[in-house]
Amino acid sequence: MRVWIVFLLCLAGKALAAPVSSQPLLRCVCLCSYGVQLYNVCVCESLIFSFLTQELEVGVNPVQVETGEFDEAIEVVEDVVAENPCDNHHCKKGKVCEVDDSNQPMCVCQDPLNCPTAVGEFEHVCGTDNKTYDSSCHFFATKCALEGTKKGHKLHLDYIGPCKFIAPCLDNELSEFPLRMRDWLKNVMVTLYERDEDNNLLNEKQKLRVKKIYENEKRLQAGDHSLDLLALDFEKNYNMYIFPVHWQFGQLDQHPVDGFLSHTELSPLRAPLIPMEHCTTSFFEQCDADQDNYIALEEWASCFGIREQDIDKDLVI
Ligand SMILES: *[C@@H]1O[C@H](CO)[C@@H](O)[C@H](O)[C@H]1NC(C)=O
Ligand SMILES: [Ca+2]
Ligand SMILES: [Ca+2]
Repeated sequence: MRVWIVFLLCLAGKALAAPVSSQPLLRCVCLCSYGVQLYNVCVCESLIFSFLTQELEVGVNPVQVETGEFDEAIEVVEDVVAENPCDNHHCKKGKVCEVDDSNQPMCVCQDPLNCPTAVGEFEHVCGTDNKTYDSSCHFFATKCALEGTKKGHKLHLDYIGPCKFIAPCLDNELSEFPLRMRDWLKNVMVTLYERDEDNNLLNEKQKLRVKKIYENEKRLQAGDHSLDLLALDFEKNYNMYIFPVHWQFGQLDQHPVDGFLSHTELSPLRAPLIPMEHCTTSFFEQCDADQDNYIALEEWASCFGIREQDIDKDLVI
């Protein structure tokens, strides 16, 4: 049970050389056929290997594939008669199946020592305890052992890569974040639309909506834009941003689909971003306006400047 996520550094080395705080989020080209530009890193579906077909089937959109990677919550139990009761018994991350005295399968915490050895630094993850774990397997096994304790409840996978110093986010930087993120989301949608030959990245309804954005000649093309231009474009072409913001929410709100994002659900977006964008944590904290640890659709949309009257649950599906 092992998923490797490889981040393919983008062609534009310039972005990586620049200090993190001044990096525009999108200025690179993916080298792989079904990758999505994630800020200055390219996340490629073709580079996400999984030994769990279940996870591969989730979709070719890396954002979705990664959802499987960070799932703490799902435990699928199938009643299929099999020779080994564990064959069709899936356990959530951090657990493995064992057969008890009466030949019943049960999920028990995995011993971190049984996790595959991490191949490189890119497999390391940083927990919210600011401790570096060799791999996400090691992390979830450790978290499992703490199940039921307050410490275990508070421990989450924070980001991909070894723990490092993350500079505090200044107020002016925090206000730039949604500008760039919104633009990025819109570009991700357009990219998915352009590459959707097999019709499995977007459904028909979504396609129709993105088509409108794609064909609008007033659309700001993906590129290295100043914050002023991004702000101006948001004002002028506000309508183009409504759907991408809703779409991303729907991508993340999967376990369960309830109109709220838990820390776990937000992970696929947060985890690769935090090491590169030091305002990520502050942004999502601030987004949870009522501080109940869940980001509701209304909170999410308003973080991205979507007006209350334009928030529409139907757009998420
Ligand atoms: C987390 O750990 C890193 C590396 O060990 C360290 O540089 C950083 O200051 C720590 N951050 C916090 C908030 O303690
Ligand atoms: Ca949810
Ligand atoms: Ca909330």
